[in-house]
Amino acid sequence: MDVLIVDDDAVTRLALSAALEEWSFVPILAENGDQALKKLEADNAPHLLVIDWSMPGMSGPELCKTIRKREDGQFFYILMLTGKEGNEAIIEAMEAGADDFLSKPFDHRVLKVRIAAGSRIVRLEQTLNQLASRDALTQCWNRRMIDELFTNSIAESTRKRSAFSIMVLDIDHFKAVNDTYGHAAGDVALKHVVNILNTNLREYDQVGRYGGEEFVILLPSTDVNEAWGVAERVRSAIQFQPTVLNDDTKVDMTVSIGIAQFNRSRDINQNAFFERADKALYTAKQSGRNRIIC
Ligand code: GH3
Ligand code: MG
Ligand code: MG
Ligand code: MG
Repeated sequence: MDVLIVDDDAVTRLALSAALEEWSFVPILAENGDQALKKLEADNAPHLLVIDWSMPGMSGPELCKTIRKREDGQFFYILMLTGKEGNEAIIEAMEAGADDFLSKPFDHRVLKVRIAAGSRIVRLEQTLNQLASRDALTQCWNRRMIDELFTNSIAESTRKRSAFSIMVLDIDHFKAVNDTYGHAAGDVALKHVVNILNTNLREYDQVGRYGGEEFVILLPSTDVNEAWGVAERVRSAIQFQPTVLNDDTKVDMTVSIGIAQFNRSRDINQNAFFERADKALYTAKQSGRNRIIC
């Protein structure tokens, strides 16, 4: 687990890095509050922080307050490690948002157990996030999360004036897969479809399970022609790569896909945009399945 060390004193940074490495953590270093805030912007930002109090520029408590004001709901565990001591300092640090407080010079064994306590909370928070945002069967985004990402993608496309397309994908006659091979095999087939999606999409495309065997795929910076190309790649990959249950049993499947490109003047809201892709999916089903309609 990564740990962000924020301290203006190079010797302290070095000593803390060495200790954290010894305890199998990965130290990330910042010399002041601004550098720390930049490190927290990264996609895989550290969530366990050891922060000094007195630093040029932003103080430790000010940094805590700034981190707690973030609106993205991310949780950071903050241990304030400071030359200050006594109840007043503890109260001020924890009122500013610190989760724990330790005075310098510190006992290495005490720091070790405090960091261990913090990492337990960070891990718990990661588990909760995972449960709240991922589909338990396929590990793609769940409906709540894909809806949130959908909203963000529309905002981003509006802000950057960039193209944005979506795909709504539904497995054809999936009920027959369950009826023929059993529900457990159906589950394996669903995971297989998500694997195919993940291998055929770009890193910044997002896959969400919208219902039983229906998926929504967000394609940022993609116009409808490019979306068609992606959809065709996915459609044929699913048709020609059956789910292998065992040596003698392969489950053939096809999918129908509706696609739409976001149109700022035509789509009055997210729902209207989604409806266009969903209607296209309906048309794909009506006109024989195993096809793409936009
Ligand atoms: P269509 O081509 O019109 O989409 O037909 P379909 O059979 O795929 O559609 P229908 O909506 O009639 O059936 C969907 C099936 O998906 C029924 C349901 O049992 C199955 N299903 C939904 N969620 C799961 C799941 O988590 N696991 C399994 N194994 N099956 C599921
Ligand atoms: Mg200092
Ligand atoms: Mg279906
Ligand atoms: Mg369906």
